[in-house]
Amino acid sequence: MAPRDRYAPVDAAVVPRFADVATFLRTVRAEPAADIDIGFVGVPFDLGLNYRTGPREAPAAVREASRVIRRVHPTSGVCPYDLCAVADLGDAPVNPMDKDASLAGIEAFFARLRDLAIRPIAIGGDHTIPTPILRALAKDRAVGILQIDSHPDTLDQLCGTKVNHATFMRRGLEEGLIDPARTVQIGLRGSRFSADDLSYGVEAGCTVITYDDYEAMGRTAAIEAIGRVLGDGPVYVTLDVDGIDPAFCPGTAVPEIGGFTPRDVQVILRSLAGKDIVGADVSEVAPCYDPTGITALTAANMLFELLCVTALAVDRNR
Ligand SMILES: [Mn+2]
Repeated sequence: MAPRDRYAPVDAAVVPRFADVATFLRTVRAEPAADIDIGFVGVPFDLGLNYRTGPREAPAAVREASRVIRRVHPTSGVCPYDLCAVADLGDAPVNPMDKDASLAGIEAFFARLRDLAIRPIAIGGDHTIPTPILRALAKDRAVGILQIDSHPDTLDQLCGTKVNHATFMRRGLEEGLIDPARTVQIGLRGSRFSADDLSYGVEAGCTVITYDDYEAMGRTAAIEAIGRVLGDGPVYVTLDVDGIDPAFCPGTAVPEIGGFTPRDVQVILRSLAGKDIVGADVSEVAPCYDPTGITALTAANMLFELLCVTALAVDRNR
């Protein structure tokens, strides 16, 4: 049996979607193995937040919310499970009493996936998690980044700490994990700590598209810019759910009004078909502030968008 069949997800037309134990998009729960192409990983870490906590509960909530998602993409017609083997690899190890031990455990987990050539799609966790993920994934070569976010995450430090949810872009650029020439930060908005919060990314050579810029240029032009900047090299996609307007995603650690609709983000992610997506995450979902569950549902749908474009990359590289 081909790996993609061995790891085929539950078919919602056969097993009702409310039944059985929840996994990401109803994929098989498996240990990391060399015959898996794409692995979903929960990263229930939220010790990097300086406002309100809660994303530690996101992997469990998004697994539940993802029950609704079927197998075939509505626009592209892609069935990722026909293209490659996809599994739910469980959660990276964390210690809720020890930030540094958690970061080390997360990095080690993703290093194992890198060594097995599994492309990870992570669900945070707060937006600290790209730091340990990129330290594993981009150790040998820098990656381009598409960051959809309301905040630039380029602070040098917060409350005297260097690794937290407001610093991952700066650490990644400093550590040579991120190629600024192939990096786009989009959706930035909201009140700032200081007047020059956005300038680090600009000065480092990243393409910065604030939400004001996005509105002025329009979605088609923004997508064209993203495609041009990301180019043909390896790309890591990081979606901070606070990039989406809190009217749609209220369950997040630091809500910022005046942002993307879920539709905007779906269309942007779909435009990544043809890119060499080597990994991705959806972060900052905090289910405790959203009794409706729409934030987790939106995150689950974004995981499916990311899965489809990553499966195309796997298939093309075979
Ligand atoms: Mn962020």
